[in-house]
Amino acid sequence: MGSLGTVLKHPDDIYPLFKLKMAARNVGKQIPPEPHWGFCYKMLHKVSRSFSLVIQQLGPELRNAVCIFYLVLRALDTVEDDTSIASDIKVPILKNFHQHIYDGDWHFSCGTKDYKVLMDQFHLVSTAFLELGRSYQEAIEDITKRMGAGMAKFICKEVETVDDYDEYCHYVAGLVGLGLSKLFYASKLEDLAPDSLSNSMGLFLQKTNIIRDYLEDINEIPKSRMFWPRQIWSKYVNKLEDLKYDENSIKAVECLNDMITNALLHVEDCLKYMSALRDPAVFRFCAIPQIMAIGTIALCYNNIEVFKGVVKMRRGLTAKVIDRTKSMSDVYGAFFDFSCLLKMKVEKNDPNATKTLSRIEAIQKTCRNSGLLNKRSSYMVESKPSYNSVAIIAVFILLSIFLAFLSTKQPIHSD
Ligand code: D61
Ligand code: MG
Repeated sequence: MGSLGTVLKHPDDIYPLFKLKMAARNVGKQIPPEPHWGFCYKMLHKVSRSFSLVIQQLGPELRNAVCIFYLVLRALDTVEDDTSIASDIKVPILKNFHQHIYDGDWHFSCGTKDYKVLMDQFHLVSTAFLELGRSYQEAIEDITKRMGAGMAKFICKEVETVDDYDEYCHYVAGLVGLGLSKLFYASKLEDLAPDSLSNSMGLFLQKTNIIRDYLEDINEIPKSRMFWPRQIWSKYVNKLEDLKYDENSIKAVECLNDMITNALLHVEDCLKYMSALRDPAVFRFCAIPQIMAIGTIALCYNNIEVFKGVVKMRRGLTAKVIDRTKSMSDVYGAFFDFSCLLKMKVEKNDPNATKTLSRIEAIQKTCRNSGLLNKRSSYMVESKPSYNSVAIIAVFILLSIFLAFLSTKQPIHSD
């Protein structure tokens, strides 16, 4: 949670943060009674706080399918990400993973912490998978098969060109988009989206992660993971790891901005995909991660901190996004605001400035042309509080006391 100083600087974060805390509490209370489903939802919450929250607000049938889809792919990704497994062991596991989900006896121990628990207890995920409707199972199986094969291909292959980069991101995230679109269609809540738009939804999220996680991936033990394409970084440095050294900070930031300019290519497809959704819960499920991604992109642009640590959106800002994302006008509003922030950060002497600015302009034009950019609260321009800071501090203290009171969880009646 943000420090007192952060919260005082952004007093309008307090209410959304409070609401988010309450929502998270409710999720915790609604764990299903059957042990395998209970395990799946507890695991989902542990391995992905952010996706867990948006998955939980879906209707029951689709929620179960998406929860299992998430856990199956997270398990597959745990195998891919475990750099201590030798390639000759890893490749067949990745390729056959889609068969293992039907086998309640199959298990492969790898990963650490919560991921290890997920792998060790994978039979509980299989049990839940076997209870899903056939059309959900087929979609999950198909995507797991294609993702496993794609991951296997990249175990022995580096991300050299921008095409390789798009191909890798297609396997690990674009396919999630395709699979989710199939699950929405199977639930009869949505029409089937075109594959290319579903793919872009995943690519934008994955590229944002790859950009933000540069340092974490390069410092991976025992072997660093490299997802930034050589075709881009080789314009700035001789080795990808050189970007993290202080003496290369100018080149590093130029390279980062180049990567961000590439990711911006997917935004218009994402807006198109989201504008076709009809079900409010499916809409929020899709839109919240996308707004977080454009927010993260705006934060990372021209920011040397990406090479020094973790750059993340303020928790209060995340809470605000979750609280305020209800319709397409909120999405256009957020994309417009974050692209304004991005535009302000572009420096004329950046080698890709013209390209970056023209992509930002195109995004802003789409937002304006929607005709939905109306009166809405902005994420970027901090609303000047009309009340004085004494009142803010008083409210904050009262809320803290209230939260402290709630979190003691003392039963009033002990019967
Ligand atoms: C709408 C809503 C959510 C969407 C979407 C459309 C389209 C695609 C995605 C979510 C997937 C976005 C993935 C972005 C985060 N990247 C990762 O988690 C990387 O792993 C990729 C392979 C496993 C994918 C598992 C997944 C993720 C999100 C889901 C989902 C399945 C199922 C349903 C809903 C969301 C990354 O993981 C490391 C880490 O961050 O822990 C990596 O290894 O690169
Ligand atoms: Mg991975």
